[in-house]
Amino acid sequence: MNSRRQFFSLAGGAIAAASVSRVAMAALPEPVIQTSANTMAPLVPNTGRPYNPVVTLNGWTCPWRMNNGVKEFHLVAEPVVREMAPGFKAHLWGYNGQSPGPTIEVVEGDRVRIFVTNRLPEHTSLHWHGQRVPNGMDGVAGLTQKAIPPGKTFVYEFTARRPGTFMYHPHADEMVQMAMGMMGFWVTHPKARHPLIDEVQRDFCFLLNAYDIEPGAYTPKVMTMLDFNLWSWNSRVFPGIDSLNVRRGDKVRIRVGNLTMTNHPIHLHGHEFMVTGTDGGPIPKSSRWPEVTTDIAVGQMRQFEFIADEEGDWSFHCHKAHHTMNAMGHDVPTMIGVDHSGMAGKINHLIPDYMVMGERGMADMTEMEMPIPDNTAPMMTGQGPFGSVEMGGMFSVLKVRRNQKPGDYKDPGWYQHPQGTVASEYQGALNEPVRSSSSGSGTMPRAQQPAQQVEVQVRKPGGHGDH
Ligand SMILES: [Cu+2]
Repeated sequence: MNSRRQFFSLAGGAIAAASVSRVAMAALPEPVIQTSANTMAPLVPNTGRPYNPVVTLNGWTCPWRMNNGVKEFHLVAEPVVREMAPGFKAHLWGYNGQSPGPTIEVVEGDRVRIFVTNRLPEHTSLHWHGQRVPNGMDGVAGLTQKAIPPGKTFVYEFTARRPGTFMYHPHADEMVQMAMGMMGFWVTHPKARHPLIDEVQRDFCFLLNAYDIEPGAYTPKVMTMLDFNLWSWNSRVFPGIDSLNVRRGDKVRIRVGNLTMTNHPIHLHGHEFMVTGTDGGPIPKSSRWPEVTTDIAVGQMRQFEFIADEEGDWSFHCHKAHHTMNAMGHDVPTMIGVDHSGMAGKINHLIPDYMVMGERGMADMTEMEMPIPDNTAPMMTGQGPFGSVEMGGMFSVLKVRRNQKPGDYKDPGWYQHPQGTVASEYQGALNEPVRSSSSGSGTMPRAQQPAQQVEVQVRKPGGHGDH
């Protein structure tokens, strides 16, 4: 108390303010709890330095209060019910009512104070992944602080020193707490025009996370190491992931952080993007690279940017095909080419609901009226204007429209394709296909390797292996 009084008297003329704010300082900022899994409108700052806020896919941004020039946030670590897709709820752990927790947005140079209240059944901590902080604010339980016991509130305070894309997550019983969904996004905006950080019209962010929840169950299996069955963006699976809605010509930035146990090649259709930032900050312009798929390793963050100049509904997804599947897709045997004729009828006498899956591929799964457990997401199900999209998991759609209003994030519905620009059935006559053959009678005779050459290549390694 003495030192504080001394500080305020040194600051000159602030003594009156101190007596007022002491009450305020004693009280924590009221935590804001979010009950919806919808994408919330960007939180435009009304205090502090201005910036163009981000939009968190199926998420929201944490409100703050200014307290004597310090931005104060209050995160509550607690069990939450997260709707992962319509009709599918998971019992996770998160912050302020949701998993992931709210996105925290600040400006380079901001003094930030974060109160963390633990309402979990076990201790926790919070680590500010990627940021420059005093060592004792790094949030590693046991190493840099005592773990936050259940029922207690700890306070973290530091200056957001470098602009960029960051994450927060516990560094206490990490495997369990992250498997349960405890994580959040953090964006530090530059304080002035930054030579390497472009201004954009749309700035989206999301975290890659994964769960192992048995169909019909609610709680993730926390010991799963690799064999997850729900691959999610911000704890949502397609068709539960909102589309990214932009105006044609907008410059779009997408920020992604990976807190799963494997890498994810994130792929965008219809546009090339530039990878403009990594965990370490913005990439110098001379060493940026263009891609349409960027691989994001475990624990990494990537920022990429493009001009959305092609109208339409463009797929945006992880390119590991198993990651665009939901829970049912992982333990089904491959049946392609297996002849079931007559079998289903016989088995039906024994098991009335029996149906054969997958002998012509798996696409039929999307149309089957198959009874599924009460609480899960069908394997691949999202409906588009032309039928099933046959996707789940880490999949969404970039919707580019000329008449989307600036700053309007509302879903414009499906794209109306101009006449004659949709792939359609060919109506003309078909010729018999010309098949090439080894005899060389086709139009593309197969090149024949002399048998001797092949033998030399096969034997060579063996001959050298003797010594
Ligand atoms: Cu993936």
